[in-house]
Amino acid sequence: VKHPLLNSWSLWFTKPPSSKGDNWNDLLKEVITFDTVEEFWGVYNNITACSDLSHKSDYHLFKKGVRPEWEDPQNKHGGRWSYTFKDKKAINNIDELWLHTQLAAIGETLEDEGDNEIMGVVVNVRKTFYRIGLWTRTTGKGGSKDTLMKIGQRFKEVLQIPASEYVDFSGHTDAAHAGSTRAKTKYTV
Ligand code: M7G
Repeated sequence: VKHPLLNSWSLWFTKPPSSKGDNWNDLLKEVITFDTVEEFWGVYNNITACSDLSHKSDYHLFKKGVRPEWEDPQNKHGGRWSYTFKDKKAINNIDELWLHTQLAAIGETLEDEGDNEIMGVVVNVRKTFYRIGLWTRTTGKGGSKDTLMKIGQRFKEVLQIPASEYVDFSGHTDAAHAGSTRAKTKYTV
C-alpha cells in the first residue's frame, strides 16, 4: 500500500552551465513527478545529495503544473522566503535541512489546511554558500500577510535557524528586476 500525498509534486534540476551561451531555460529540466510518500523516498534515495552537487546547481520541488520560475502564471504575483547558509564549509547538515524542507512541503506542514500559498521549495548550490527558498503564491497583498508570516516562522524552524538570525521575504517582481540577491526585502522573521 502506498501512502498518497495531498498534492502531486515535480522535482526539477538546474544543471551548471557548460558554456557561456547556456541560458536559464537550457539548464532547467523537469526530472520526475510523484504523489506518494514511497515514490518520494525512491527519488530521494537515487539522486545526488545537494552536498555533492557542483556549484550553480539547483533542485526545485514544486507542485505539479507549476514551473519553478518567476514567469509562471502561478508565481507571477508571488515571492519567496529564503535563507542563505553563508559559509558552505561551516555547514555539515545541508542535506538534512534540505530533506526536512522537502518533507515539510510534501507533508503540507508549512501552512494550515485551506491556505494555498506554498508553490515549491528550492536549494541553490553556489561556490561559497547554499540557499534554501520557499516560494509562495502571493506577497501579502489582499490580506495574506499574516499567512505568509506564519509560513516564514515555520520555515525558519525547519531550517533550525536561531532566533538571533533572520529569514527574508521578497517579491519575485523585485527579484526579476534586481537579480535575486539584490531583491528588496519585504518581510523578515
Ligand atoms: P538565482 O539562482 O536565484 O541566484 O538567480 P544566484 O544569483 O545566487 O545564483 C541567478 C540567475 O538565474 C538570475 O539572475 C537569472 O538570470 C536566473 N534565474 C533565476 N530564476 C529563479 C529565474 C527565473 O525564475 N526565471 C528566469 N528567467 N531566470 C531566472
